[in-house]
Amino acid sequence: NDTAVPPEALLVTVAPTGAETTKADCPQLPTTLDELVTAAQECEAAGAAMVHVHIRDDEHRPSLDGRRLAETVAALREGTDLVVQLSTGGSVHDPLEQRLKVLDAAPDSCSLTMGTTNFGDDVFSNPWPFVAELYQLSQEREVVPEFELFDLGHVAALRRLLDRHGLPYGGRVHCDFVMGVPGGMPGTTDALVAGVAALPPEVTSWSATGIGRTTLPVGLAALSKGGHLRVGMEDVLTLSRGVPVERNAQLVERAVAMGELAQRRPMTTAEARTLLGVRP
Ligand code: KMH
Ligand code: ZN
Repeated sequence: NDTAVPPEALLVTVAPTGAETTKADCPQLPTTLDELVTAAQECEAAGAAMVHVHIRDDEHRPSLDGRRLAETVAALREGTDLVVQLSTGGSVHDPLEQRLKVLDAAPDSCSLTMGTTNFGDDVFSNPWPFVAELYQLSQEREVVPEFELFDLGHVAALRRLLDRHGLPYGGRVHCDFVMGVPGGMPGTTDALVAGVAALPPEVTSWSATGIGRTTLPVGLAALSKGGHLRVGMEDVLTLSRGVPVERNAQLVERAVAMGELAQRRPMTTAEARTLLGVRP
């Protein structure tokens, strides 16, 4: 219910790996299961309450292998109390069919991107029928979607989806503005304000993340608008110009410190479950 999570509680989601950065370019990126669980544990200790997961194969390439996804969910549940969110976005090369199968791994939550977007030189494909099918599957499987909004049009698409297909499993509506992707909305305060103003009334919570150098302006803008934060090496690889991130927990620690300045304290994992409406 709405009173169970106080407004000062700040959800920090960590996205530790992503699908875009190679292990060769960034050896400190957690790509093996052991590295992922260790990173998740460090991030939980630093104040994260949810982990947004992309997995890799033995060659550190992005993977949506079903068995590996299920093992990853099990290992994260065993090693942490974090809310486990699997990416259904995968990499820009993953077929839609395989992205639907991610839900077979029965995570607490899944990402659900609300429309196609140019993504650097590539296209991140999310046609409407796919979005609607993935959404209905999440309702059937009792997996809580996090609606990923890369553009203002995605906010309008979220309104359309909720009008046509009702509320998510759990009855809460959580979305995440992913800003500063080349091809999506810019990582600016103005864009965030426009996005928040356009959110449908069913939305119960939102976070924001800014890619690359937009991470700090977007994080600060999100805090000043009363939102939550996503951080992690999926989204940014430097702490400041020329200073590489060595561990995801550094980004979580910084997010927690920013939250404290705004008189927000990190949300517990139990509070995050209530906020998001995930299965107990
Ligand atoms: N890797 C991007 C193409 C998600 O995780 O749902 C998509 C992405 C969004 O990262
Ligand atoms: Zn992702």
